[in-house]
Amino acid sequence: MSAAALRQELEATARRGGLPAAVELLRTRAEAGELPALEMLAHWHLWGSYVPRDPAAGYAVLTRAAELGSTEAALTRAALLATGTGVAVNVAAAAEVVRTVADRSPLAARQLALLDTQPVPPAARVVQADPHVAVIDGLLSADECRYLIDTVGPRVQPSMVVDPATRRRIPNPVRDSHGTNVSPVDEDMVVNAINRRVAAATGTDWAQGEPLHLLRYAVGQQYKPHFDALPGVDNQRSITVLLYLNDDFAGGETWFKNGLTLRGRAGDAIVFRNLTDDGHVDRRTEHAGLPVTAGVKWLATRWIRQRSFDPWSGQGG
Ligand code: PD2
Ligand code: ZN
Repeated sequence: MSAAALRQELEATARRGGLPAAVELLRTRAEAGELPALEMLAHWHLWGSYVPRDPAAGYAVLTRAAELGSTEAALTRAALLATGTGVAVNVAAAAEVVRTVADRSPLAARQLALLDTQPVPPAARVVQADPHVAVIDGLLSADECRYLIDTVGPRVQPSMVVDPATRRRIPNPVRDSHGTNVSPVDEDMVVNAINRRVAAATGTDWAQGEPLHLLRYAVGQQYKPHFDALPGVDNQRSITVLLYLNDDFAGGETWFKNGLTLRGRAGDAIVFRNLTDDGHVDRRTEHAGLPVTAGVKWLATRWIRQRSFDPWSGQGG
C-alpha cells in the first residue's frame, strides 16, 4: 500500500472509530512490516503526533524499516544517530549507515560524496574587532551550498510570527523572506557535518546551535534591522553565523549599524558576537539583510547559544 492510500485509510478509520482506532490500525500495519506504515509511525513517535513523543520508539521503528529495505528510513536513522535523537550520538555509525545504502539511493550517494570531500576552511579573518565580526572564506563547499538549496530549499515557508494580541499567525514584520528550520530529524549527515564544522570554527559545541535555518529572499525581500539576541531568555544567542549559499543576486548585503556592510561569496561565513563580555545584549550589534534587487538570495543561519540548546523544548538542553 502506498503512503497516500495508507493516509486515506487512516483518515477514514479515524472518522469512523476516532483517533485510537487509527493509531491501532497504523500499529498493526507497522507490525506486519509495511514500509509506509513503519515510516509514518516512526515520524509520529519522533514528533509526538497522535501518540506521545517517544524518540527512542521512533528510532526503533525506523531501524526496522531500514532493515526491511527503506533507504529513506536508513537516512533518517543516520540523522538520529548524528544528532543523538532517541539514541546516543554516534557520528561514525551514522556515516556507516549512509555508506551501506549509497549503492541503492542517489541521495545517500550524494551525501557520501560530500562527506568525503569536506573543505578544510582557513582561519577566520577579523573584519571588525569590537563588536566582533569575522569572515571565514569557504566554510562550505560550493556543492554543499547547492545541496542545502536543493534538499532544504523546497521546504521554505513565508516567515510568520504569532501576534501576541490576537494569537493569530501574521506575516513577520521584520523579515519577509521565506525560511525553514532543519529539525534534528531532518539534520542529515551533510547538514550535521556543516553544523559541526560551524561549531569547530567558532570554538563552540555542536549542541549549542539552534537548528540550522534556511532563508530565501526574492527581489525586494529583506531582513529589517534587528538584534539576534532574544528578549528575556536565559540561554542567549551569543554568536550568529550567516552562511552565504549563492552569490548570483544583486543587493542583499548584510548591514551592521555602525556602517560595516558585507557580502559573502557562496560558501563564505560571516560570524559575529551578539553579547558583551559580561553577557548582556550588545546594543551595537543591530544588523540587517538589505533588500535583494535582482535574483534570489539563499542563506543559512546558525544561531549559537551560550550553553547547550534543546530544540524540542526551546530551552537549555
Ligand atoms: O540575510 C542576511 O543577510 C541576514 C542579516 C541579518 C540574516 C540575519 N540577520 C539573520 O538570519 O539573523
Ligand atoms: Zn540577524
